[in-house]
Amino acid sequence: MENLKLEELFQEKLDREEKIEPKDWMPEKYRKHLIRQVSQHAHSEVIGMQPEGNWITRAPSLRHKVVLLAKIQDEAGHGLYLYSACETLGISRDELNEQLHTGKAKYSSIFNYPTLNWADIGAVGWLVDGAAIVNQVSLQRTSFGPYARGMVRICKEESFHQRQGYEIMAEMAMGSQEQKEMAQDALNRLWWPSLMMFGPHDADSPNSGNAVKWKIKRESNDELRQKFIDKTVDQAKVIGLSIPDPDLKWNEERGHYDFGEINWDEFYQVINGNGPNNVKRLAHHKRAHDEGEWVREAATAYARKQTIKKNVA
Ligand code: FAQ
Repeated sequence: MENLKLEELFQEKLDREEKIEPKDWMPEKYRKHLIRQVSQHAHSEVIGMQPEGNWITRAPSLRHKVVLLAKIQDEAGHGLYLYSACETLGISRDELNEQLHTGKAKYSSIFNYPTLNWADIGAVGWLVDGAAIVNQVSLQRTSFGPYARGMVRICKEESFHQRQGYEIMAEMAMGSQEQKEMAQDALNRLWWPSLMMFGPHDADSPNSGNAVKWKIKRESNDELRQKFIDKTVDQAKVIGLSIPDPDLKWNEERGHYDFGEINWDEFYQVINGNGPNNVKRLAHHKRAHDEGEWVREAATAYARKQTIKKNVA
């Protein structure tokens, strides 16, 4: 069949809300778009372990340590589901890592900011996982089957992550004056970078046109950002913290909060490699990848041995 006809049938399938599966015909641009997004999502989960891993040994109690450890392990699992979903599109894990290490593939801007103290761990769980859930709930309805199904499980785990972060913030906000100040300071530093996680405004988002047409994106960058703000402002009020935005105001007519402008210069600096911790994050990932070479070799050798045994039997 001609490509044009195949594309028509593909679009009709999407319009009927049917999922696209790895062996189905798909336009090359759809495949590439998904490889870009799903792999960047996977890289974000894995690189996102770094700012939190930094605090495992300094968690203030055994309970906090166990909870943080479990959360970080979940993030590794999310990375693995997503890499697997991505591999069904015909790209290998080695190629994906290569794209990350050479800077061809991005990962979420937020993980280029440092976690300076324990309150930051609370803010990461509350705000970063909170923002991730808003996006990922929407992606449960994305058109590519393996990605949509991966999101269902990931969302369940993310809601535990968001709550563990909010619990830390609530504990600190209701603690001593110094602890409250630390919680407010973490919110002040991480609020705006969290809003940047949703990407540029819709009008400045080059990938959104195709993403919406192909039902990869079910809600736009701006719609999701607004949802996150509306939810989070009230959570901040409950624990007595204030959102660091003088323009934040409930708009009765819109039924949403109005908010100030994001610093887009900062956003583009960070996604282009010039954020506070970009160099450190990538260097750490490369080092861990190199040090894990022997594990990959051993696993491949074991798998080969099992196949030979099976063939001989
Ligand atoms: N950071 O045209 P758009 C988590 C790039 S998971 C870096 O709007 P698109 C869990 C974008 O890639 C967090 N780059 O792009 C966790 C594109 O560049 P490219 C990750 C960004 O794809 C918590 C260019 O700007 N979640 O946190 C960012 O339509 C705690 C133009 O932008 C996902 O990845 C950014 N914030 O929309 C883990 C969700 N924003 O690729 C550990 C899935 C934009 O052409 C600890 N991804 N860019 O070179 C998505 O929903 C979308 O890809 C967006 C961007 C919304 C992120």
